Amino acid sequence: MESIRKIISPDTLKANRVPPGQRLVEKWPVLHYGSVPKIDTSKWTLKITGLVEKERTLTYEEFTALPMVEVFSDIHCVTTWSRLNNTWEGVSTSTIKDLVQIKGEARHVMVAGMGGFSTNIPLEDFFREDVLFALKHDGQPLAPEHGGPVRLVVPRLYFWKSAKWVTGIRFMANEEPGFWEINGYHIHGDPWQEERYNEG
Ligand SMILES: Nc1nc2c(c(=O)[nH]1)N[C@H]1C(S)=C(S)[C@@H](COP(=O)(O)O)O[C@H]1N2
Ligand SMILES: [Mo]
Repeated sequence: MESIRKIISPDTLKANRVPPGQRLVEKWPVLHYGSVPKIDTSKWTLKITGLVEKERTLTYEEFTALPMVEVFSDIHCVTTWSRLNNTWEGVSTSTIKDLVQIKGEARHVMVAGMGGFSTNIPLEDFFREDVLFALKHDGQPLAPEHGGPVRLVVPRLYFWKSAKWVTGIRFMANEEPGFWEINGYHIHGDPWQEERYNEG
């Protein structure tokens, strides 16, 4: 059996792992807009659209047949809690890259989550080695309230960029704001730069 590729998020190797203005929590808080959707994996799909040569829709069966990676990372929520030492298992965004031909003009993605959620991420951040579509957390299937069956995890940005109940990825040329970005959150969201909210 081939062993799973293990990736250590570089932020976990910093001497000080806690970004400015953050405090540590042990338990994992649940935070989202709206209610937890009931997702039937036999009907779940991931749609890859926008600036690609050919749009693709993956079924849950196709998605879970892709190679899996393990990522060790910290979580930093803009509401000031951080949770260290999380182990995720799922599909790397670099694997998604190989499923479609991304057009040259694409610079950003909009990731969609069920319930009308969306969040924008520059391609540079989206394709970092520690970014994945997670199916498991600390060895257990991802709980529905934490975004199961499939959520995005972007360890080096604030946690609102880690869309729960992911259903789509749209490649875009320009930076467009997602759900929280329209509602006052920073367009980028780097916790080390304290990119929390929009000015003004
Ligand atoms: N689909 C969806 N994903 C979402 C959200 C949401 O409202 N809907 N909230 C975001 C925010 S603001 C945070 S802090 C994290 C919280 O994830 P958790 O509940 O697993 O801690 O999910 C992010 N992903
Ligand atoms: Mo949040």
